[in-house]
Amino acid sequence: MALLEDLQYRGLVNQMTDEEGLTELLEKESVTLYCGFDPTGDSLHIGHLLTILTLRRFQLAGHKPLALVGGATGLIGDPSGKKAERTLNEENTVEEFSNKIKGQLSRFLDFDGNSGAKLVNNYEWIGSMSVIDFLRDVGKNFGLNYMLAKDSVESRITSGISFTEFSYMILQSYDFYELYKNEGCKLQIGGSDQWGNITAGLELIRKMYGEEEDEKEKAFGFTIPLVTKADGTKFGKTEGGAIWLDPEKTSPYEFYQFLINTDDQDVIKFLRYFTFLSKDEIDALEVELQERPHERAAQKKLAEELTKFVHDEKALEQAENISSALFGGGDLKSLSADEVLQGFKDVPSHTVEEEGKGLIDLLVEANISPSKRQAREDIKNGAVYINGDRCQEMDKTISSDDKIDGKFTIIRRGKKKFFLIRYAN
Ligand code: 485
Repeated sequence: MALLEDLQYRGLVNQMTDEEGLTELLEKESVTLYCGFDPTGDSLHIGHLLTILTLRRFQLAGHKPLALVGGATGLIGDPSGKKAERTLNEENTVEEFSNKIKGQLSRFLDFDGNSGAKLVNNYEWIGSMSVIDFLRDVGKNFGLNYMLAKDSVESRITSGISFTEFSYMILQSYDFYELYKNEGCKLQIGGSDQWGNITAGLELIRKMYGEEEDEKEKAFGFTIPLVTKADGTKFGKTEGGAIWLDPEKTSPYEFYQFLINTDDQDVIKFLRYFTFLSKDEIDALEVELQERPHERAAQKKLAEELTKFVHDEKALEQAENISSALFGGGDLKSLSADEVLQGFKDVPSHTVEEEGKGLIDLLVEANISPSKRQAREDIKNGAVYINGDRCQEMDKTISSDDKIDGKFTIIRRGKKKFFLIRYAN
């Protein structure tokens, strides 16, 4: 399947300028394309993933992706899709964020070979530009009416927009021009909210090059859709907040669980969006979903593929181990210390000085049972589990045999209340 055809099949095409021209170009040559990411936080999130994967699809089809980190634009703030003015971050914060984002992007693209990716930072050409050059050489190409008519500005006229954010589109346009001129970049992609900025860049290239930008050198824009869910809630958010790509912020296990919990109504669409599985493989999973929805084969595949892509094979294996120990009748005792930490990150934990403590004392001390009397009741009623095994021994003491991977003991009271016991030494 040709690239654009595949992107259409996957539902990844929102808008593009000159479909015919772009189809022809992509068939004819290895096209350099770019997508920008502003360092507004210390990590990319799952919302960014679709664009990253789309860059990767272009790359796999033989094209060359440039991933741009907005070291300069991150200091200004894109009003696109934002209802209110952003607060500015400190320069050193933005620089710190830039480095983190750069590190993440570098893991998702292939930097070797003919269509090897390249990372660029627009601070390199915007950071040193003088205000006079900016206004004379770049600003002169933007009519006020044109700028006011852009969605990102128009939607903010009544609620308010600073000159700073108003000017953002000029900077992003200048990036496209810069990359067109110096890297031969002929295509910019982004999410649907970026359409205005991308087309403004095309406009700038046209003006700067005038007659010289003939048909052969024409540049293009392409946007992918916003990820939506059938139930209307926002994609990528959980009670615990956003799903980050940084494993320190969202553990691979949490990431895996987020995907495993995808609704039946969304999962096929997400397989098309987020995986490199072929149409046949996805069709087979769709049949599977209709015939045996309780098996959740489609969800498992989605979680597997994406956890592998964003993290790695080992992280996937850990996420699967934790999931099966917690929900699939697996054995908690077989988990590694690292897996216990990921799986029990959000449960109450209690540190004891030494092993050899009586269970009743421990239950009270760790706030698992409210009193000794209740602790005895709980044990007698079979409501207390140590590392998954019911314990009805009144005079039980916790020994090294009760430690998982030599480090933790997991106590459960009742059906779902988990507690993590740590040891000070
Ligand atoms: O030359 C450029 C400089 C900066 C940018 C793009 C080109 C960043 C862009 N203005 C932006 O704000 N992007 C968002 C971000 O960085 O978080 C998101 C978009 C989303 C998708 C994603 O980046 O909101 O649609 O494009 C990759």
